[in-house]
Amino acid sequence: MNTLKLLLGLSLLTLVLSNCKKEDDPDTEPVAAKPGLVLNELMAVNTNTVSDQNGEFDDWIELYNNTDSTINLLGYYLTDSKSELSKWAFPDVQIASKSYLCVWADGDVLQSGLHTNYKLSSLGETILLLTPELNVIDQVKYIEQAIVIGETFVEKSFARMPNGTGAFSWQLPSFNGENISNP
Ligand SMILES: [Ca+2]
Ligand SMILES: [Ca+2]
Ligand SMILES: [Ca+2]
Repeated sequence: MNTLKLLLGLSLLTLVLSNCKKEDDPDTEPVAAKPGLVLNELMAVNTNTVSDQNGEFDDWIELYNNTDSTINLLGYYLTDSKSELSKWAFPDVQIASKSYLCVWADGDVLQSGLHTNYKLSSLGETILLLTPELNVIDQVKYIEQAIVIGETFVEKSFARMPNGTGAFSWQLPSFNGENISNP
């Protein structure tokens, strides 16, 4: 009889505790971050893939806008230095929804179009995209780009797969367009 009372008491206590837990616990379901404006692709070695307005095969960085809105990038920063976050600021330029924007990373700031005041190192570095308030929107770290197939040096870009949302890996260059994977 005493054992039965004890068991009943324990069950009641368990019931009360589990009810409390249900009511007090906040919803802990992880919410997947919605991808917004991202660094989408870069090329740190470009000798014959695509040239800029001056016919120069320079480094480049591609952005992609995953959102449903056009974003004005005026005052946003793009840097290759964690110790100099405001190294290069975007002029008054827009990136439309689900669209691309390429920036030449060639140090040719006087050339027409978008040109940063730094180049990308073929040995690898970290590129950061920041808001005008210097909050990091996205960043990518790449390592030395030296892909040799047989005796031929093959130029690759470091790109998100799938386009706009995936992780970075070495792919076929797709300047100002949807990222394409290696065949
Ligand atoms: Ca150039
Ligand atoms: Ca650099
Ligand atoms: Ca691309």
